Amino acid sequence: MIKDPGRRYSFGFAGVAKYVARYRELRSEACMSRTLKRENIKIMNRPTVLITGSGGELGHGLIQYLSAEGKYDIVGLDLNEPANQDGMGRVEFHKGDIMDRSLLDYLFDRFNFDYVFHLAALLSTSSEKNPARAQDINVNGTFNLLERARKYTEKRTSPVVFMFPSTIAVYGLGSVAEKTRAGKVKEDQYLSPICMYGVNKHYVEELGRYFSTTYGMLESEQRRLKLDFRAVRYPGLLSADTIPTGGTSDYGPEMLHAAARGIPYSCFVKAESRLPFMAMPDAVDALIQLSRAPAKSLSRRVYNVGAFSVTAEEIYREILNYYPDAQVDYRIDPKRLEIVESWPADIDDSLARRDWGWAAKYEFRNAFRDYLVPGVRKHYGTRKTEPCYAVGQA
Ligand code: AKB
Repeated sequence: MIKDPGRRYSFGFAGVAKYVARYRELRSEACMSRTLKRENIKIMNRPTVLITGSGGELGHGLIQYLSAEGKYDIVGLDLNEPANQDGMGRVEFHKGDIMDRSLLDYLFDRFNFDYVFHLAALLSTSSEKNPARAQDINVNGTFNLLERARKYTEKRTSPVVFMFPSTIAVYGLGSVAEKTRAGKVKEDQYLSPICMYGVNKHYVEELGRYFSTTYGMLESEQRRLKLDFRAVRYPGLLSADTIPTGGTSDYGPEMLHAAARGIPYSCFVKAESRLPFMAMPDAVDALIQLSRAPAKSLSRRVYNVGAFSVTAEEIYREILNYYPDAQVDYRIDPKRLEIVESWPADIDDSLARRDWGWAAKYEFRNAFRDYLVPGVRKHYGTRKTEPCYAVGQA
């Protein structure tokens, strides 16, 4: 009986030969030497975590957190080696693509992952510029990973926990008036995204729910264990360490980093454009907390997580408190503005609060005072015009 016909058709004979050759290559010493810090990795008696997009801004924060805890063995996967490896003690990095199915098989065979934090993605502006690539990375690459995590779950005594960062981009509000009227948006409202990234992320939320519930429903033998997919919907993120690439909420972090470097910034949305934002340590906490929440306390698989809601001008005013010479002008990009205007002004995270005790530590003012400004000062110091860390897939 053909158990997996889709895979047969898509591979073909040449495809299978190529796959086997690639898999062998991955197992060879030549490939192993391309990994970094290999000597640090385990010895496989502790829980093991796979982090895709490990070189991106969220990956960077998550690795720092998990490394400091020292309870896990961590495997990072990204297209590029991380530019900044500060605080990334116990990590084995693999340079590679989530579209490379033989690489994923190799990693799952070798590590028996307990957790997958799938952070690799093409953000909203980049996705809009190249929807085909967005579909590949955000959807097809994610499907590859979900498939492996599902398959390995069946061999285990506990499900692989699959953590997925979703986004406010899954929402689509019809106009600024509707956005103002809507206020804090709940998980099941306004799910008509206008941008490719939002469409991709919303689809993957559904795909994750499917893999965790009805996958294989027509098979005669019922599957013993199902994957445990969980997602947080993030607002725009503000990091002191990294600048995101290719997002549409990027004007927030870009404004701060430009001020810290002493260079003027042209903001592509209106002064009064409003979005919810969150400081990076809270974003990392949200992922960690949800990954550890007992399954019985969860009433859903996808949760909003919020922190504060601010306009572009409010961000600029706050920056002026620390960098009085900071210069911002508004040069609107109508297309990127349209995306921001379709995203909610704020999100209702009461279900996350109720089910797994979510509460952001940083409000707007203390995010700048206690985390963002000290962080960027540390990075740039007096070397004001140096570029900050480059980031890979975020
Ligand atoms: C983006 O701007 O694409 C992301 C997001 C809001 O998910 N930061």
